[in-house]
Amino acid sequence: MAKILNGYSLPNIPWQDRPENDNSPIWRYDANPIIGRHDIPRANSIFNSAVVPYKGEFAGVFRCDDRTGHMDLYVGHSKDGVKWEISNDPIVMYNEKGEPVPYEYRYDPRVLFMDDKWYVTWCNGFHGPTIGIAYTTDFVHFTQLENAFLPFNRNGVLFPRKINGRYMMMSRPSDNGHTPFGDIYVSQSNDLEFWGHHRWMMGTWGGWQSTKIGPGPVPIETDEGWLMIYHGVITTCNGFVYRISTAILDKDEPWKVLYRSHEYLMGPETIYECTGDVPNVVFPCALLVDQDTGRITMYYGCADTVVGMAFTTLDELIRFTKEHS
Ligand code: BMA
Repeated sequence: MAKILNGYSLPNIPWQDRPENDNSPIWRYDANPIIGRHDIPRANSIFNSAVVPYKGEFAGVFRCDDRTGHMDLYVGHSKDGVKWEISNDPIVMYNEKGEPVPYEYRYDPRVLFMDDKWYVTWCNGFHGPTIGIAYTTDFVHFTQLENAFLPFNRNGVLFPRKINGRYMMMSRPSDNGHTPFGDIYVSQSNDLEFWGHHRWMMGTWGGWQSTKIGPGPVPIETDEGWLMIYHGVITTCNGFVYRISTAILDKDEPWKVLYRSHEYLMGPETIYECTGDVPNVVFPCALLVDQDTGRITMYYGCADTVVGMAFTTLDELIRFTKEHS
């Protein structure tokens, strides 16, 4: 059995056993979606969102697009990780001088716990998309740091600890539109402000991941290496289709890919993944992980419209990744 390193016990992880006669490596919550498109006033859609365990319950940062088309981030809280109370007002972030930080738009957050704080990374509008970083200790007050990169970039995902003395972040350099290309890179920093020592991690492959790929949730540290879920995109005659799969990265040099699955782990199949504002998209931004049982609960955006949950285990994902590499 593979082991989770530097994890946490989460006996209250939202969970459903795999249905009988189902042998897929990941299975959906049977009451999906857990968050509907109109769950807060003036929302058009709530999707690609990130949740974490917080004070015995759960907290998260949610992407909500409003009815003007504006994309923004909102705080949510939940007792059980399934029923969420999401704030009606977007997060206000302050710089280190205490001034509110202006922004154009914010979307696709990731959240992680590191150095006694919760860090948020997201796609931040700055004359084109780039990667924003902020931290909070209470999900009320958020301190925003400098943008990590120049535009155009998306999918900034931090590793949850320093590796060989440096913070590390994956990202997916892009263009200012619906980018028809995209590889994953790792960048390094001593202070979460200045980023460099950029390394190419992996690029597109055949079939379902032939147009572009991008990192998904914060990777899980295991005794086999960093286990990551990433999304891959194919261009079809009806547009992009977003699926996901797994890779295992070297523990010290995470741009070195040890295993990567040729098969996708999960793709849009249900009605709520195949219909919505952008049909045929599954887009995970967060995992809850219980290190005692190896249970993993994934939160993912469905068709850029609602949020769903799916369940798997560490052993399933490691087995799947190696078997299809
Ligand atoms: C990407 C991002 C995601 C979105 C996906 C599919 O470029 O905008 O937020 O889920 O496209 O539309």
